[in-house]
Amino acid sequence: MRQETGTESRRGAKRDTVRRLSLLAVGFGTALPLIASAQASVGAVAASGGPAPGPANNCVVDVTGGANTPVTEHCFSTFTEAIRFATDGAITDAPATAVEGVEDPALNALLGSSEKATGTEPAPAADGALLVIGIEYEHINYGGASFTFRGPRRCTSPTTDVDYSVNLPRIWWDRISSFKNFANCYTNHYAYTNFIPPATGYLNDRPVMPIINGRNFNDDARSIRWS
Ligand SMILES: [Ca+2]
Ligand SMILES: [Ca+2]
Repeated sequence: MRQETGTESRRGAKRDTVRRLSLLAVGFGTALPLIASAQASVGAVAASGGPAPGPANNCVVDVTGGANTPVTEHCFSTFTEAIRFATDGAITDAPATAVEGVEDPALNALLGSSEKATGTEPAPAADGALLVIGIEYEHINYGGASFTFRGPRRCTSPTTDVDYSVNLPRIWWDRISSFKNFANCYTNHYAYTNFIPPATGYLNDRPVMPIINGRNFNDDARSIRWS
């Protein structure tokens, strides 16, 4: 009993110390951006489907054929800037947030349909321009932060091959809640890095990640393939 009381006392002292250190930390100017950043992250999670607050929430990654690791991201504070970068300046007026972009007919017309061609093989991208092949979203219904991938050519129609594949950077692990396809690609999400299953299989656009064999793939992807 005496020992328990002593332990409780030490715990109490530790809590007090932590509290004092926390208060001290608040006093340092350098701690404030960290706290603001943490609050912005919480806000982004809470505001499902709404604009993604905070800096650099809209990233673009270029992939080449086959496996891609590690990836180099280019991140922007608005979806407008991300799409301007992703299209090499061809689209300069995309909406500020990814969720608005989904409902923008002009943007969708320029990026191309999510529908997959059947039968004939699609033509490769003209003049070496990079194409948007898919956009991953933090929230359901294409909301929150966005992660745009682009590659040098359209996906081939059969999904028995792998046109592109990428291990997600750690900040995007277990975060994807919806996705869209472009450039004749379908997307396959894997629960683990290095394309270790379980996986969704190649799918067209999903405003909500599927439940497959009892596993809910919401916030459950760490690597992706396109075909
Ligand atoms: Ca999510
Ligand atoms: Ca293919």
